[in-house]
Amino acid sequence: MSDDDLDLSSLDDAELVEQMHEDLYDGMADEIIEGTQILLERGWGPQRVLNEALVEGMRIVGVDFRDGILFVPEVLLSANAMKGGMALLRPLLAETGVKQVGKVVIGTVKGDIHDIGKNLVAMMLEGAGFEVVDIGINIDVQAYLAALEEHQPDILGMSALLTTTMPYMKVVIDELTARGLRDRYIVLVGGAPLNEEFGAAIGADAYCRDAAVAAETAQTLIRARRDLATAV
Ligand code: B1M
Repeated sequence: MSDDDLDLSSLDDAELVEQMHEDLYDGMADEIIEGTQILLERGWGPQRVLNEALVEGMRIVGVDFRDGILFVPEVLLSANAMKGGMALLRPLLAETGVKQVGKVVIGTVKGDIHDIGKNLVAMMLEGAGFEVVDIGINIDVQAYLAALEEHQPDILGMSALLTTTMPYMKVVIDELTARGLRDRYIVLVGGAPLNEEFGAAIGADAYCRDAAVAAETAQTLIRARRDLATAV
């Protein structure tokens, strides 16, 4: 049977998730949207669909990209398919009814165009009650500063997926320090090549391993900052 003939709704949950991994690999956006919809209709929570069907599928794509089996054009199609599924999940992840807890400016650093992880973090932050201003990809220090000035957030979030672009986070933090602005913001960083040690070394307030950790960390640090402000 060709993929065109396959009735996704006839598959059981495990088969459907496996099929979605294949469809993500093949960059089939319509099928990913349909699969996402079916899992939601079957009562799966948006977080579970995200983790088990989409993020896991993208992990498999990443392995073959690293090993030279998949190339940029193919991975772009996979990314596009992933975004199709994420668009369906976005309102559901954001719909927690939590009242506004703070404001975040987030962007992917200069030289880096990866945005799926950043977009997920933005969604989870929205779900946790933050107002999120996503300033996009390939953001240089001037653009970060301009966005901070314009939006006056509580938190600055930076994403980097390349070992060659992650040092740019330090450029941004150093510039904030040089301008006497560093203490105004909680700075959170994340992205696959980073780790706790790197986050500490560049002077970030925290490294966030994934989107859920980013949302938790943002809530914890903003609460701590407000408690401190009321105690003074
Ligand atoms: Co790129 N790429 N890519 N790529 N790509 C990686 C990152 C790579 C690891 C692939 C590999 O070799 N296995 C490798 C980097 C190697 C390295 O530096 N160590 C790589 C490379 C080399 C490249 C190019 C240089 C390839 C080339 O041109 N030869 C090129 C660079 C382009 C550029 O940026 N200048 C390139 C291009 C691309 C595409 C355009 C094709 C596409 C991006 C499309 C898009 O984003 N719109 C792409 C993709 C899709 C990937 C992989 C396969 C998947 C990334 C992804 O979306 N993951 C990736 C392999 C991999 O990571 N396994 C790879 C899913 C996402 C949910 O996870 O982004 O890690 P992640 O985000 C997580 C956490 O990291 C964290 O939370 C997120 C959600 O849980 N997080 C944050 C992320 N940002 C955060 C910010 C925070 C907090 C947490 O702030 C508070």
